[in-house]
Amino acid sequence: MSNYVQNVLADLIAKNPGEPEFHQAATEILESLEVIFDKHPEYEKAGLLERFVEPERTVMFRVPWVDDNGKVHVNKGYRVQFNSAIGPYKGGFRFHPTVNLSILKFLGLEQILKNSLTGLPIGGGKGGSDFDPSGKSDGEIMRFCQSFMSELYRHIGPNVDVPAGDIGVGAREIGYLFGQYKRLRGAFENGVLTGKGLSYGGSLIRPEATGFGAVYFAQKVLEHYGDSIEGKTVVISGFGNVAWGAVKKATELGAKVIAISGPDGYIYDENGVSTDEKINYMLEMRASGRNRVQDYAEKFGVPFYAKEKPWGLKADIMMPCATQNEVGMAEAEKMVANGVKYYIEVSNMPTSNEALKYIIDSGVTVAPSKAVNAGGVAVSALEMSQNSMRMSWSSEEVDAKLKTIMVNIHDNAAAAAEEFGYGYDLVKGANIAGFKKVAEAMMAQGII
Ligand code: 2IT
Repeated sequence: MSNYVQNVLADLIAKNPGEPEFHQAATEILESLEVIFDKHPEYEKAGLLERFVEPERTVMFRVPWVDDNGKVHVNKGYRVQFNSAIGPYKGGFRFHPTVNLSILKFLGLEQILKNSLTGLPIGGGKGGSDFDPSGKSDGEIMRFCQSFMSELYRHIGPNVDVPAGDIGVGAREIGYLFGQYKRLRGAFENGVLTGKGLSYGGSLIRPEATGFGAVYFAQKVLEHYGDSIEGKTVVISGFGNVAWGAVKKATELGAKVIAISGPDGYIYDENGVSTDEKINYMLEMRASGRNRVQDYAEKFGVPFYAKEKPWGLKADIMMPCATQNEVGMAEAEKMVANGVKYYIEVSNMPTSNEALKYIIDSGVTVAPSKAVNAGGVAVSALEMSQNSMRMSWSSEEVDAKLKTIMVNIHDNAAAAAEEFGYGYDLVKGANIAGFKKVAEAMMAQGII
């Protein structure tokens, strides 16, 4: 790495102790950006990279709430407003016991580049809480969301910061959050949140967008090799909203998804998670709040492997759709040994840096999550547009725009890698293409 990039990274690691996920994401991204700084010495003079890796603002607050038995709980709430060079901060809320600053800063940093890749005017942010929604009643979820928004409402707005969902935050949570925001603001500003229900300004295709977009992206990757997704076997991890959309679209295009997983293990379905009944059951399992995939095995009479991950299976395409760091060296070695052809990351940073290098060096084609999963936030930006125009597009219109956006992301990432002599390297290309626009905007706006 160039001295400048290396020094900024070393500084970041020294000045942000105890944040391994943030270090991991920053290392992967900064290594790819070296070539840009070699070409633009004026960026170093402007301290561009030091500014880029430091969030513009971080809000941390207490979230007190009362459970159904009258017991008081206190969780931590956060919003990292990372970068607003190209638009208002945009990114999801995650409600999960593992949430901390390291996780939110890695997600926020990824989000800046992802949002830039969509081509739409959205900056990068991320937020959430260490609240664990599993097993909570509807009333508990509502009271938690109301308390969370009672602090956060003063920091967000349709032109300021537009949160959405992520792990543990779906349409129900967004509804409660919006209700409280509206009440406190005294105004119907539905452009403040995306992923809303259709009855109050949500966009058609938003629930499907991340999974659909990921499969559209995979299609482009396969096309690059004159290959097609039809007839391919696919292993997917997770069984939430993103996995559901990916299963639905992959199946529609003639692929067979042979596994899905949960925190409890994975299920193997040799006939494919392929009927409407099976695909819809994923939504039912998620809505139950039980957070277990074993229910699928019991309902459809297929094998369940407790406490195991599905990466040892033989398949053409692997698509991690669950969470960060699902795939380390042990899992990567199994995949490569089984002859996987395409490794399409979907969840944010699903792969350790070491495993990612190993998979690439083994000759597997890799597509990085910040490009692959950008369809979700892209349709969120389309939701913002519809809200500001006070109108709505049809499913067909949104889906067509999503497809075009995914094709453009693929082509721009591929072209950026080509431009810097990396060949068809989508991992480097996505970082470079995403960063370029943010860098130009930051340079234009002065030292802020
Ligand atoms: O990781 C992501 O891009 C999201 N959770 C969606 C963010 C959004 O604003 O729709």
